[in-house]
Amino acid sequence: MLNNFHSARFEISAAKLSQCPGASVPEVAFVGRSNAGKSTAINTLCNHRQLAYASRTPGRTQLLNFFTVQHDGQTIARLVDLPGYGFAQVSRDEKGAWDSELGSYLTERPSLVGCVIIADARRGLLPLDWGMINWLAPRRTPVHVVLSKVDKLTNQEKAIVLRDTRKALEPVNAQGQRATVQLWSALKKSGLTELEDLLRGWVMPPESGIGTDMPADPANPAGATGPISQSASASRSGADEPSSTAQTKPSNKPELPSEPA
Ligand SMILES: Nc1nc2c(ncn2[C@@H]2O[C@H](COP(=O)(O)OP(=O)(O)OP(=O)(O)O)[C@@H](O)[C@H]2O)c(=O)[nH]1
Ligand SMILES: [Mg+2]
Repeated sequence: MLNNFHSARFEISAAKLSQCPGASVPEVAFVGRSNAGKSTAINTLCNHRQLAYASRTPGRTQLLNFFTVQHDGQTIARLVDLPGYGFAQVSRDEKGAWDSELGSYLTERPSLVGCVIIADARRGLLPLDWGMINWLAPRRTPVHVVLSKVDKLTNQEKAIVLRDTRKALEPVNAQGQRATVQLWSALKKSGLTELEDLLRGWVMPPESGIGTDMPADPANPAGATGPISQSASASRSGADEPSSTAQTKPSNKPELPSEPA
């Protein structure tokens, strides 16, 4: 089967919500603590070495970086690499401005169909991650927790962190939010099929015919339904045009609040 994620291309870096591309197709945001492995996860998923900037230096990703996923030459989905939280080297004013842009993105982006929360499996979900989960809960944005770097754990440690995290997410699911979890190693490419399947379910639902053997509906290539397809028709005003803007690496870094308001 064709792997649409392998077709991903860098589209644009946005420092503000107003610079984001049109909300025309389902979009998945990758969030998590700085250095957790968000950019690496996107690169691994897309089978690309340096699509998203990954680095040992925490705070490498400092803008909202958009990547398009293609099918038959059309953009059918977007992956968004967000700046990590928990690493602050900026003034209060700058941090405030950034948090506000990120917060606006996460709450106002109509095409956002889910958030992948990358968390280092050696630490599991930490307060800032829970702040994010609890913050997204009222909006019913599905979250998928990816416990990264499990190549550094023993099999027993992996089983424990998976079990404990799943258990910790039970109350969230009981409240009606979809919260799932998996183990992941970009180094070993373990958990890749599970992540691909989950994301396909989010951005290429079966009725789209994309990512399955069914023919796609050419009139609705993204298979988008509900608010997304509405926003698609509302925002087709050229905002989807490819941009030549390079992924930039400014020197300052935002930090999301632990309990975003
Ligand atoms: N061993 C191991 N290292 C990993 C894995 N995933 C990422 N890393 C390493 O972790 C470091 C941080 O990875 P990034 O992908 O840049 O992390 P990030 O979450 O995007 O970081 P920010 O952009 O700072 O928020 C890099 O040195 C990666 O090579 C993994 O699964 N296993
Ligand atoms: Mg990054």
